[in-house]
Order: sequence, then C-alpha cells, then structure tokens
Amino acid sequence: MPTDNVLLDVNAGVATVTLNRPAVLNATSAALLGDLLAAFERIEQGIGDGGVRAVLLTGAGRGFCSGADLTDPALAGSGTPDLAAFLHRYYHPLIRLMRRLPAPIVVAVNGVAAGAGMSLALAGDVVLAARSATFLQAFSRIGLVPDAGSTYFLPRLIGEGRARALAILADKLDAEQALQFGLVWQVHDDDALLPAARALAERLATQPTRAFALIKEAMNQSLDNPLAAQLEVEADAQGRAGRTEDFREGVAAFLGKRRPQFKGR
Ligand code: T3D
Repeated sequence: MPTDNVLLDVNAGVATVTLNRPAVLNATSAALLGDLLAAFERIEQGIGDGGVRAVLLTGAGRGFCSGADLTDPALAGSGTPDLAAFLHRYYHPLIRLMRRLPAPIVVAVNGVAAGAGMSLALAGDVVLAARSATFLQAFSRIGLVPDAGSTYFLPRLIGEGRARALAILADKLDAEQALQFGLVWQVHDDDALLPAARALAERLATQPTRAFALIKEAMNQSLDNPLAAQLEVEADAQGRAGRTEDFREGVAAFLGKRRPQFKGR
C-alpha cells in the first residue's frame, strides 16, 4: 500500500484516496477492493496517531466508480458465483469501516457512480459532485439487487418512494437531480470539484476531530433508535465531547474573541 489500484496520499492532515482503474471507470475488482480496505485500515491507524484528521475519496479519470468489475471471471464466467461471500469479504468491512471511521470523509464524485460505486459514495459523510457526474443503481440492469449499503442509505437519504423507484427502474440521476434529492451536498463545475473537495477536507482537518467522530457515531445510531434512546446517545457523546481539549479551546476562543486552534484531541 499504496498500489496501482488505489492511490493513498497523506498531506496536511488529509488522507486522499483515489480509485485508480480509469480505463474501466474504476470498477471494483477484488484487488481494488482489497487495496481500498487496506487503505482505510491505514487511515484509521493514522487517525489514531493524530496524523490524519479528514479523508477525501475520489476517482481517477472520467468516472468515480462503475461498481463490480463485470469482466471478473467469477461474474462473467458460466459458473454460479457466490456473490454473498464476495460482499462479506470485501464490501461489508469496507462500508462499516467508512461509517465508523473517527474522521469525516469527503467524497468527490467526479463522474459516474454506478452499482456498488454509488453505495461507496453514499457511505461518505459529505458528498460533492461534479456537474457532469451521474448516479446509477445499475444492479437491476444486470439482474442483481442493490448492495454495499444502498438499500440502507437510499431510503434514509431520499425517502422510500424515491429509493424504490431508483433501485427498480435503474434510471440515471444527474448531479442536479441528486442535489435536489439530497443525495449530495453540493455540485461544482467539473474542473472546480477537486479543488473544492480538497479545500473542504483541509478545512475539516483543522477542526475538532473528536467532535466529528462523535457526530458520526450519533448519526449512525439515530435512524434506528427511538427518541429516548437517541437522547441517551447524544448525552453520552456530549459527555465525551465535553472532556476534549478542543471543547475547552472552542469556548476559550469564543470568550477571547479569536479563532480557535483545534488540535483534534
Ligand atoms: O461480486 C460482486 O462484486 C457483487 C456485487 C455487485 C455490485 C455491483 O456493483 S453490480 C453493478 C455493476 N456495474 C454495472 O453494471 C455498471 C456497468 N457499466 C455501465 O453500465 C456503464 O459503463 C456506465 C453507465 C457506468 C458508464 O457508461 P459510459 O458510456 O460512460 O462508459 P462505457 O463506455 O460503458 O465504459 C467505459 C469503459 O469501462 C468500457 O470499456 P472499453 O469498451 O472502453 O474497453 C467499459 O466496458 C468499462 N466498464 C464500465 N463499467 C465497467 C467496465 N468494465 C468492467 N466492469 C464495469 N462495471
């Protein structure tokens, strides 16, 4: 790690992960998925060491990620592939790790996000899209069902009706529709996307990392919890946030009428 399939660069507290199989719009071969999981494991370690405080995920070339590599002999051959085993081995640990990662993940969707590639984008925390980007629940076009978290993320992000229609019809959504639906936070002109995503990740890397981690933890639980339980989740998270150096710094900076210097501790 890093490999040819996945590039990993750490700079100014930001770990940039680039899916790097542009000739196939970054289709997720087993090798790419293994490398991507290894990259995120390394990032998790970097967050623990304090060197990484935000992540930027994007794709090389004109696509973000076209989903499962359909040229894989296991999928393209005449046998019966064990797709569940593949999901358990690669996608599930990856998606779970992205969701629990104790630092924000900015996703820059630079082109098409199809199938599991769309799931991967939705697993991030703040999703930006290029104006030419498209989103496609490609699964049913080839006789499969949404996976890698799409049936979890989609109804929660855009409501059940839209989620069902997208999954069943497998119509392509353009970036403006994705913005209207609430799938993405912002849309940028194509050449402005990466600078905007990088600036955002760099800004987040100077902010209270522990609070972000606790926000992720609370949000992860929110839609499955009744109110009383979620109030307890918030109280627990706030109790921990209140014991961080960054909270003390935030209050001191407010009272001192100056900009806070957060350390991520
Ligand atoms: O085991 C498991 O992994 C199970 C999990 C499955 C989860 C899934 O993700 S299922 C869904 C798999 N993905 C798809 O079905 C999408 C297939 N691709 C497309 O429908 C189109 O390529 C796109 C809509 C994404 C983009 O269309 P377009 O016209 O912009 O590009 P293109 O010309 O189709 O693709 C460019 C090249 O990438 C082309 O190769 P070529 O002709 O230049 O040599 C194309 O074959 C290749 N490519 C695109 N997607 C994939 C791919 N090669 C392998 N696998 C792909 N998914």
